[in-house]
Amino acid sequence: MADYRKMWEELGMDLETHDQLCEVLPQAFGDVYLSQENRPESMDYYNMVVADIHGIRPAELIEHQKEGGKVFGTFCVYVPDEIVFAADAIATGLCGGSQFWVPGGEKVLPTNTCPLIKASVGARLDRTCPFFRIADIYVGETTCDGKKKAWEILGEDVPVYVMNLPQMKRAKDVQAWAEEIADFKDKVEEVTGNKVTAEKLAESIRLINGKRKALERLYETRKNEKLPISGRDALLISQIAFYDDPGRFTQMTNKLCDELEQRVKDGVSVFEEGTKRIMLTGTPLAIPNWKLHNIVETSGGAVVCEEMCTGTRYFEHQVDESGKTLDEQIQALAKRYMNINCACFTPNNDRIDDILRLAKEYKVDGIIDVNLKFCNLYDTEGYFVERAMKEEGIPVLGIETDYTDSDAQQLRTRVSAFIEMLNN
Ligand code: BJ8
Repeated sequence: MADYRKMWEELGMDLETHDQLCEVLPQAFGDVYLSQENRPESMDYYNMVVADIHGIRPAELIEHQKEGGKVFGTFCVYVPDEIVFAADAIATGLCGGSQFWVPGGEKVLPTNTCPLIKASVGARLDRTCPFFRIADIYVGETTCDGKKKAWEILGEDVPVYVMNLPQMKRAKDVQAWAEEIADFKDKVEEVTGNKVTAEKLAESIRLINGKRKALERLYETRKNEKLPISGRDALLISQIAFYDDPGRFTQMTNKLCDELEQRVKDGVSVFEEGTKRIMLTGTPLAIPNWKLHNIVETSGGAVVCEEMCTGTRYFEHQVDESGKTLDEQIQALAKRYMNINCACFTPNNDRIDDILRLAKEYKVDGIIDVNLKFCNLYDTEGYFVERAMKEEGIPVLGIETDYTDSDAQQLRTRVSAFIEMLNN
């Protein structure tokens, strides 16, 4: 591994505390990932990305900044990356998925805030993540209450621009989102000093659509009876999609898909025949949150799909590429992004329809509805999710968890009992 200490130092990071994180991550990755048998060879790329997670990509982003480029940090799948890339800037996901950062967030946030928010704030304020140091500006959104207040706190330390996401999906809301995207374009132009032209935007729409298509192709392979890839590996790829270079990510993911499709033809499976197929729905699993996938797949189940923002909500639906003017393209972006079904919308019946559709497409035996502790939105919506699944006769297990390992044993017992029940 290259030595990135100088780079981290120049970023003003707390090196001593960061060292502790660098010590635990390889162990966790080894336990969850490298212990798997018969992994696709093309996973080597993603292994490499994680092994140098605070090195390779941060160094690329800094290089980009040295050439005068800007980096935008984002926290939600509603923020259109296309606009950022069209201005020759880079968008990178910043959501924190490790307990390591949570205490830092708790210094300024109520304890009963969801761990994703606490970890994200902690990673910035404790200066222990290079991505949070590098971003020139953070882009927040008005999704949940915890995030809305977190932007104000983060705004005291780093420039934050907040997009006002409507919470209903009437025609006037889609129009309001289009206007918000147009304002975001103006902001991006102001920060970068570059113009977003229709030509540039068409190019970045194709770029991000390409990434979505590659992920769609990956997920398609998971619909097969014989699973060519584990849920853990698929999750890792979804997580890396948020911050890797989009062009390279698409290329590497398509290469992996070639291998997976060959595996499907050859009848190769990474699970034993009859392994129960589980779909996870709910709150996102930001990197390096691999806890639940690991528990399911070491308790006799296989995760075949994630109806999550680190999953289908990230890549389903393409942006219409036929728009010729900026106005048409922004309308197309607004339409595509408003097709995402997050629990911050009311009503959000389309999400229930999505879950039912995905359950059929991926031939799932059971669903685990996952809620990050203190996320009221998904917790409350769980009522409708679980009721709809019961009505359809799909076994469902509701779980609430955080980033700690303190409930791992208890979760394992519950998940094992659920899979056992599916087996009978
Ligand atoms: S589109 S799920 S990425 S808001 S931070 S809502 S877990 S209390 S992350 Fe999200 Fe966008 Fe929706 Fe997806 Fe709950 Fe936590 Fe809020 Fe969260």
